[in-house]
Amino acid sequence: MAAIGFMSSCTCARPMVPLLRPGILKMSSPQIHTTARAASKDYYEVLVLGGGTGGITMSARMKRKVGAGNVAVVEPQENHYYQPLWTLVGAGAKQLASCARPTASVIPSGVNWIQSKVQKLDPDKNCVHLENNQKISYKYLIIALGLQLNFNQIKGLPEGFNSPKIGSNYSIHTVEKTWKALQGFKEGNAIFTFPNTPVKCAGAPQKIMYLSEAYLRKTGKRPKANVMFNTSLGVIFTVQKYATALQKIIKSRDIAVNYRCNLVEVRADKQEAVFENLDKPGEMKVYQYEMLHVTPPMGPPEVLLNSPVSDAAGWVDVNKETLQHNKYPNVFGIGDCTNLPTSKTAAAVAGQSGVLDKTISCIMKGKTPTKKYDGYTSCPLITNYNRAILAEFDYNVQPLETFPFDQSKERLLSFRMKVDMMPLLYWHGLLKGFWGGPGPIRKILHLGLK
Ligand code: FAD
Ligand code: UQ1
Repeated sequence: MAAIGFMSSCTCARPMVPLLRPGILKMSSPQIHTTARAASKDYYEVLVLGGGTGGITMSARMKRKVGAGNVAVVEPQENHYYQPLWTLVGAGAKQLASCARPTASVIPSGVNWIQSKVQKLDPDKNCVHLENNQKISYKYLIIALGLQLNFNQIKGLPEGFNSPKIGSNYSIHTVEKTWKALQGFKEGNAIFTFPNTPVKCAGAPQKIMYLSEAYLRKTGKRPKANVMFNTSLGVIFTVQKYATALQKIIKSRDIAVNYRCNLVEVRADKQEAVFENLDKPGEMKVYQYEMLHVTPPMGPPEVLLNSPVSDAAGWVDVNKETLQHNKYPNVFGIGDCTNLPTSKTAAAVAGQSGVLDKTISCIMKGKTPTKKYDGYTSCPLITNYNRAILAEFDYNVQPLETFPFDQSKERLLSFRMKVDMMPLLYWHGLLKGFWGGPGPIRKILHLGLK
């Protein structure tokens, strides 16, 4: 998409001003990018907040519904990332650049990109406030703001990331540090953490552990390494079938798991990590580390805390079957920012997008939504540089597998799907609004089997 910049403000349509915008400079004013020349607008039939996985996907679907020029996405970032590949970046098997595309290139044609940050939602007045006092009104609002990483809730972070021994696959700023720390490993504890909050892709904190363990074996360092998973949870995975498979792997690869322990402090200068025993609050244990992979505490984006659209915890309060807001009928939520009680993944966004599309069609026609989201989510649990377990499950934390083979077994095919097929499905299917999850494939492949 050719990005043409326009200055925009809430009360007046200013003359069009071409913008020179080096990617790293902070914007002095919101900008609207469109495929065709269009006047800046302060009203859209469908306004989408956030241009990540859910936002781009829904904008593509909504543009097909209401036509070019009637949908806008508010997104501040210059680049859109395919986050699921960051696990492989941290393990040295992919380049970070291969996961990124300019946001301008993923905004569907006919959809306006408002390059700005949402500051406040005012659903009682059907409008949102952006930076620089800009106000945009809407008929329908889709909230897809993702979640926020809260490294600063751990004492000693984020400044501890200046040490070469710490990394985190969860942020573009720290994912390459994981690979550096792994390469620099000599001997001692390799510790992988899981926080005491909801997270996105709950499998990712242990995927990097399996890859690191494999790397240490490959490079002959494994005999001098203690590989350790220090998790706030009381189980290795919430779905029993996959937990059983993972426990076998953990045992056979001599990995130590410490349950109910939560990282509270990093002393980077001493290579010490402090964990609280969640069953005995206040009881701390200090571990020396040679490598530390931090999965940070996560929570709703700041703008959603104490917002009228959010529940008490700050997540967007939506109906778990229709994704329509529980209080505002013209507001909808998708993805990590919602209080949908399922695991937060891009695969879940795929399943949600097909349902939300139908929900909004019904609402636009004054009908009651009929299609129901079953909580579908998926987590390809990479266990080695050529193996993965393809976990897929629903609201009942029961397996909901696409393929007619046992997906809890480590397989090369599952790994290749994760690494080669999913990115294509993401860029060319999901983000273009054509992929609503594997439900239809599952039905065909399971015909006559159950
Ligand atoms: P995001 O894609 O994060 O998008 C949110 C957008 O909102 C961002 O672009 C952000 O800039 C924007 N935003 C935030 N605040 C504001 C504001 N105030 N105003 C305007 N815009 C704002 N999923 C899988 O399915 N499979 C996997 O294997 C997998 N592995 C993962 C591994 C890692 C290491 C990570 C980090 C994630 C992984 N995921 C995986 C999870 C997946 O990437 C997310 O669940 C998915 O991207 C969620 O989409 P979203 O639209 O809800 O949020
Ligand atoms: C999926 O649909 C998806 O979204 C594109 C992912 O995101 C990265 C996934 O990781 C997975 C596993 C799915 C589910 C798709 C199939 C074919 C099982």
